Amino acid sequence: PKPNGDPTAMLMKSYACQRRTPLKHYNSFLTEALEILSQNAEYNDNEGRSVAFRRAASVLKALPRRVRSMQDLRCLPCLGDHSQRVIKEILEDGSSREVESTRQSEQYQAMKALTGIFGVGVRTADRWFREGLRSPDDLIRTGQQLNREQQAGVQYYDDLQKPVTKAEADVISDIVEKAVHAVLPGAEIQLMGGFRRGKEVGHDVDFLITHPEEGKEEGLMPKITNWLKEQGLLLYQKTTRNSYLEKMDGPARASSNMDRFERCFSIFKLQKSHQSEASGWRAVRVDLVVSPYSQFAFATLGWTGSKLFERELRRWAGQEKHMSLSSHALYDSKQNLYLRAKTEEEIFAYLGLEFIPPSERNA
Ligand code: DCP
Ligand code: MG
Repeated sequence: PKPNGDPTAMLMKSYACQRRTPLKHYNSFLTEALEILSQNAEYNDNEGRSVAFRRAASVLKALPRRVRSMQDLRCLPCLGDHSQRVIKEILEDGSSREVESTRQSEQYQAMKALTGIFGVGVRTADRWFREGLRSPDDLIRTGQQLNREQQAGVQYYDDLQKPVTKAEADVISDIVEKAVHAVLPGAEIQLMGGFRRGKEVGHDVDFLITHPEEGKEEGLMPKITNWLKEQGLLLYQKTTRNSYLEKMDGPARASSNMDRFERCFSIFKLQKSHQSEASGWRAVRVDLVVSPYSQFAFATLGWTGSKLFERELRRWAGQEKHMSLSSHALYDSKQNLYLRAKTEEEIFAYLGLEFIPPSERNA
């Protein structure tokens, strides 16, 4: 019982990494609307605006009950004027005109369809949109130049649009485990991303691979992909090599969200369990990442997400602690040194944060 009788408002912290955000919450009717505006801002290359809407949505996800009036929002952080206007309209009229017109707009729909293609980012999609293209079919029809990744993206578009279930992720986990252990016994494999946070569906399946003996993980990825190829399990793969060097990339680059691990972007050919289905397999996006053992805790934290949670962790580290956090390391600018960690718990402790388990990082 706080003085103003509203304990939740008093307790809401302003960084998402200071809060527990469960997967299921009470305010999807508001957060979905704010996230459409966030997405649209991203399509228009307005990162600041996009993050502001996403932070506002995230605060509502952490509330222990449904928002019923503007009074419920008193003292909550991260809710700017624009977000408040949108929320007010939804509470009063059931929907927001701005959100609905965005949702229906030709640009929003085309950008969603085009960036939904594996290998297509906002910049490429925007260029195509301005050339009058609206969908993957338009790309094929007009014979657009596509790179190898985008060709696979268009080829498997329908399958890759379908959500991947936890059951399918588990089948893929078994396959990846078999592949990794065939080429490097003793290696450790961990399911990452949305599935580690408890999601029941995802847009892809993410894995982190390491070996307790530092150095054994070097050159591992090509061995894994070759094994998978031989088994006929890969429809597409592109491996980028590990380019992380502590001396060069450390403090200067640590705030960047792009990590430099050996990484494989792939499309798996997954056999369907029910043979009665029209085709016997489907395409599934799978990301494999190999980390040296000494960086495994940082990689685990960096690859669990959510994207906003990661962003907020890095912002907290920089602004509040004068540290740089990446998926490789934590650098303390005051002491001029790297802080070593074997577990995620140790990293939260260095950052002066209460440990938040993966299932509550759904910011
Ligand atoms: N990640 C990140 N920044 C990026 C890319 C990835 O912080 N630019 C981290 C956070 C993500 C994780 O990697 O949670 C996996 O990325 P995904 O895009 O696969 O996101 P999720 O697994 O969280 O969601 P989905 O269910 O859509 O796959
Ligand atoms: Mg994922």
